Amino acid sequence: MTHIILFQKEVSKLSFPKNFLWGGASAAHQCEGGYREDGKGLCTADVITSGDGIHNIQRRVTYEMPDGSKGSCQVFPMSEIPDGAVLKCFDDEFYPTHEAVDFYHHYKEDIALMAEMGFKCYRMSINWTRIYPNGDDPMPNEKGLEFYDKVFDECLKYGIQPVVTLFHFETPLGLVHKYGGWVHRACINEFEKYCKTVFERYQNKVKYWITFNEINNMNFLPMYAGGLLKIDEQSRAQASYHQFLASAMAVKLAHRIAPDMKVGMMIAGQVAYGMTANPKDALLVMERERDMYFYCDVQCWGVYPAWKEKEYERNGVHLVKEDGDDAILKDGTVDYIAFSYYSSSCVSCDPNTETTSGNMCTSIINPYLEQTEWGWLIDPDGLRILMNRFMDRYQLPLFIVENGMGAMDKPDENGNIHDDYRIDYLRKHIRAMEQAITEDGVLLLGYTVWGSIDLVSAGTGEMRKRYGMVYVDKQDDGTGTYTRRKKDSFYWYQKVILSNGETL
Ligand code: BGP
Repeated sequence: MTHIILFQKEVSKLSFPKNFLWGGASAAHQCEGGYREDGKGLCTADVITSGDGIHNIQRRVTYEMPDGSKGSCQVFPMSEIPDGAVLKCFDDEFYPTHEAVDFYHHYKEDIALMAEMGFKCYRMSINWTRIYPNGDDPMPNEKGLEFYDKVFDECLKYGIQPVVTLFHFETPLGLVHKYGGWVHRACINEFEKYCKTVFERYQNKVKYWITFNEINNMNFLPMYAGGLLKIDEQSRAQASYHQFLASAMAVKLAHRIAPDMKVGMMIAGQVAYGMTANPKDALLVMERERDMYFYCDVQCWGVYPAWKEKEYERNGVHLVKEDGDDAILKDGTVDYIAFSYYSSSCVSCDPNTETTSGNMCTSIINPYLEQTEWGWLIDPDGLRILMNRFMDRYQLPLFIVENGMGAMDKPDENGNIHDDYRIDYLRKHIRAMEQAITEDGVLLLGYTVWGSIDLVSAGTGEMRKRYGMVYVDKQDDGTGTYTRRKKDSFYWYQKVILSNGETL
């Protein structure tokens, strides 16, 4: 008996694998700033204004018409951009990503803070337009390459492994104007060229790569996710098809350049519940989740699911393919599944139900769940369910590369931030993750808290929607000193990592 108890204790001590990758995550356009520095070109994120989640003011993309007039349209849900529009920035608009939290000049300080928390990895993205300013330049921009060399070296100095996203909503404007974004096949070759450059350059510094951030966002945010000016179903389907091919080519290329490099797909995780036991609700659940599984199936299995082909047929969508494409998709399946998880959603066939928002989606209010200040439902069990579903379906290692809580942190009179709500959120999600590992046998490579150092919100463009364990003095009106300050969650996460998840 004693023996069994000891054994159980031992097992629980080993709940997280020894080399588990604890860390934090960011995206270039949301943290770097320096939007025109050292030869950087413009990307889609650079022409998106700030919004306001509380007053429901949407972010807008700004453009100039051939007659010189200025125009703008909502990014989510997106309205169509008129023919002839040229996306550009205007002096009388505020674009929060231009300065963001100035990681471009603070990276040493920020990485030192990550090291102090004990990070084993740092998920970040390379902004394509630092490397190829227009997307199709004949030669890469050496200054841009040098910047990421410095960032990776700084990480490695502390034993932090960079986990690098190749594309986090940063389509070069050059490709948007020349080709209409990812709807054009030419983007695949340009992306492949960019991948080759960074794989070759950083092969000894970066082992884990991620192709397209939340690739399923083509559904909700086609401009953001694919640089699309047109939002019809045909354009979105074709653009996704090109991203799948580009992802498959990237996987093959990485393996050829350095066989120990691992390339993952990345999806906005969706777990949906039906409001009632009405089978009509169950069908809606199936449809909502299928929207996500479609993107996973293609990247993990290399084939389009039958239901998608039927849907395209019904809706008159016709994918333009080339010979050999099927083989490219089949041969370029991913090494692991990276995903973001913030909340579950709830669906109902009853049209009179009240809704709330979520990560790039809306949901029926779930009476069993609390919400964040932005209305996102807090559901740690949903994370465990999602991990199990991925594992059951694909039998691939998983990597949680985004999870966290956006909240309005209020420094006290001494400037300290007591973010116990964030600690509570993270603790519950880490517990759920631990259960998935120990009780369900899920294979999890790591966990990176989203926006571990405050950054600009992708959905609303706000600074006050803070996710960080480090506070950055940067406000919604663009003011602030960029001073970094450790929140209570900083010290809490430090202990979590030090104990490899034992001390929660
Ligand atoms: C995901 C994105 C991130 C990030 C996060 C939080 O969709 O990959 O870029 O921003 O969601 O969302 P938000 O910033 O809208 O709160």
